[in-house]
Amino acid sequence: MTAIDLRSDTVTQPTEAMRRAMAAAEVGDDVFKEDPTVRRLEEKAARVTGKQEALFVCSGTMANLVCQLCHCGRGDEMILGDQSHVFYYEQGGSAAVGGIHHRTVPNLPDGTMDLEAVAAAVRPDDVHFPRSRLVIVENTHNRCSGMPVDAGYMGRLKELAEKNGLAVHVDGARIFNAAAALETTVEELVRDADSVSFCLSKGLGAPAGSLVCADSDFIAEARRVRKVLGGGMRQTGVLAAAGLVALEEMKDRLAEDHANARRLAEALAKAEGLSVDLERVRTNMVYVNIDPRRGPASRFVELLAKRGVLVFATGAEQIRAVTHHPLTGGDMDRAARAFAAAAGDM
Ligand code: TLP
Repeated sequence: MTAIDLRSDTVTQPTEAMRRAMAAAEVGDDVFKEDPTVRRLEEKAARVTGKQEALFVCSGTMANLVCQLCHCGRGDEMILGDQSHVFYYEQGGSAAVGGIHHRTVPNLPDGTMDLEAVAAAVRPDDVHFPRSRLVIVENTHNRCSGMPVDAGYMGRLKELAEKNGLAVHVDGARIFNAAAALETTVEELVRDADSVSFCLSKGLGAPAGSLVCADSDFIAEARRVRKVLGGGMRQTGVLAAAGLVALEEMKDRLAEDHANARRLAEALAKAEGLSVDLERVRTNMVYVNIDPRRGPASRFVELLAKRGVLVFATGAEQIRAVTHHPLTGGDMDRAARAFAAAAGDM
């Protein structure tokens, strides 16, 4: 039997419709803005996020970096959650590439940051300090159990940001999952953001690519930054074609992934040696705590792999399982049995 791969929703394979669209894509040189398929994708991304324009980039990491480099200059400071992907998993690219200073604020369990803590992190105008320029929100919040962040929070953050001269960027790698979970639109969730990035290559199932969406001046600058980072690709319509299918056909099925995550979590909550906080299973991620008396999470990951289910350890006592296309409820039941057996093997 093939393994059930719950390491990430990045492992999704392009659908048949994507493969057909890729093969048939009309392409051109995108650095000259001559790829009609990329243009269509960018226009669609701008529409769906309610921003003036969009830019197709290689990855979520590149999208976030491009935005940070557009918002901040060398020596400027950005405020972000201590569990955020940008802080945790992107090699400190903003510092390495852009000379941008990080100022972390604790992420609350729901993926937000306390607004008073954000306000307190803003630097006064003083020769000793870097200049605070940007605040970043992640939605859904990966290391906070995939929690969706609602529009109300964004509104309050925007007010604070405006008062303090900060721009707001949303790392919306999984913003379509957030919209599905909150039964709202992506546009609503990013109305109060100056820039948003989202990924086609996670739950939406495309093989590669992310979009940066913002106003026209920002996107013009982002296009320059993308080029200097080596991200000016040429006939990328072959990838954009899959992205268009992702936006047309895959976003409405994300609720299925969420239902599968819940089904898995409910089964795991009953297994000995494992614990899951069911209230925190809101999208397609299930964080599972492994009873440390049985052994480390890394050992559990190995034992589970032997039983045909792949997950990541996200801490010494914790693993993450991510649901995605085309996994089914039946796969969740099979995975849950393997989890219980692996916990028994420890
Ligand atoms: N996240 C990956 C790993 O890097 C951890 C995953 O498997 O979840 N923002 C967020 C919130 C992300 O979760 C990720 C990828 C990115 C940005 C980066 O996207 P890519 O991998 O396209 O550079």
